[in-house]
Amino acid sequence: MKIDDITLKIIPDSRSEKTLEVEMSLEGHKVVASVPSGKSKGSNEAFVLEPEEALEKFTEIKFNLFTRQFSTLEEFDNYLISLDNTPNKQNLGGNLILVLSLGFTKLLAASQNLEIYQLIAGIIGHKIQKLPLCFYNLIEGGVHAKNSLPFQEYLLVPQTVSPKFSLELAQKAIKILEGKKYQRYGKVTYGDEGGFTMPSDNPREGLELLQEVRSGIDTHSKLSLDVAASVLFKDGKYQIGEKLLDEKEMLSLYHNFASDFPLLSIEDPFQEDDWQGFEDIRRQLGSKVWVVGDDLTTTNPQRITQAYQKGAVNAVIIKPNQIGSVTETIKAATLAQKYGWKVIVSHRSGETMDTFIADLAVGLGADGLKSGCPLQKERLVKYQRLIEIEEML
Ligand code: 2PG
Ligand code: MG
Repeated sequence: MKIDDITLKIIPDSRSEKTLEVEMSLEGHKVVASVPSGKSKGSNEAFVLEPEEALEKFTEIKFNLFTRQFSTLEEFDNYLISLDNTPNKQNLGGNLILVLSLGFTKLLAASQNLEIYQLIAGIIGHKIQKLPLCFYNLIEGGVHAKNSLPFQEYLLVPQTVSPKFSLELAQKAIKILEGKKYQRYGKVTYGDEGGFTMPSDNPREGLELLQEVRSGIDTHSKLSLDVAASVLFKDGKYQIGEKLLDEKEMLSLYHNFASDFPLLSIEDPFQEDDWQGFEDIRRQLGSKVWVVGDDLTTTNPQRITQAYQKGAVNAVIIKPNQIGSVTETIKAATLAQKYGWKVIVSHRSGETMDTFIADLAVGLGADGLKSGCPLQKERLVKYQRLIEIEEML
């Protein structure tokens, strides 16, 4: 397959920050793809180039991309990886490589008359049997919000594999939450992913409020947390409001939360190098809670293997831009599945209208899709794409 045309440009993301969008065409097929960006990032993530610099790099490699034949996605991605020739994509940038990789994936699907999720399922030889659970981030804190809770995300997870029904429940929950927030604080404020914020430094309060909301919609729904603990870690302790907690105290907090609330998962409960903390929580709570690695594992097969050897998690977040190409993302996810872990495909806090991750979640047979709060359109479109897929299947 030889690409006819590629145009790269800079567009604003959901935080009005600059990011990359590509348009690629081949024999009458035209596709568009764009990349998101994170704020609470793991230190092992792929390097991100300034978008202006990425445009310059692209002009240098553009000719090579037109003149070569690529028969598979892996060939295309490996070619870009070889041009970059650094361990963390420092040269071409993970954002530039990924946007091209996403474009090529979509072009490949279009040229074969396949949906993107079908193409991905085909690559790994997976037969689609289920749709992922939706993880809705309804209450925000951490670095994604001003004057809010220390933990980054309080998620509602309806226990239905119908994305349509799931979104209806989430929308009901949002209405109730909005009312409660207004009653309590006289105004409603939002975080980066469209979820509500809450002026409290007590992490328990977010769970209590979400629990109240849950009882108003359906009592089967579960709750999840993304602590994003790396950003709370200062001088060997975790800063929770005014308090500084050590690993043991954090662990006892999680024990309490897991016994008092219908908790499905806890993401990044400890900072990214606290292997002991992860191992302890996985051993003690892993039989009832998904212990999820995100900043810990960064969609990186090496980190995933390390986490497996240490028994650190039983679930993982998969984000294409942490590793920087679709092929490597698929490899990281299938490795986690081989280890028997739950897989949650996730957006980033700075998002675009690209819905690729919904197809990725379905194609991989992932257990979850985490795409923020559906009040923000960049988040909603991903859940809507799942509904579209549900209708196709
Ligand atoms: C996370 C993500 C997305 P960010 O920590 O899981 O919610 O945040 O993109 O800022 O890393
Ligand atoms: Mg996270």
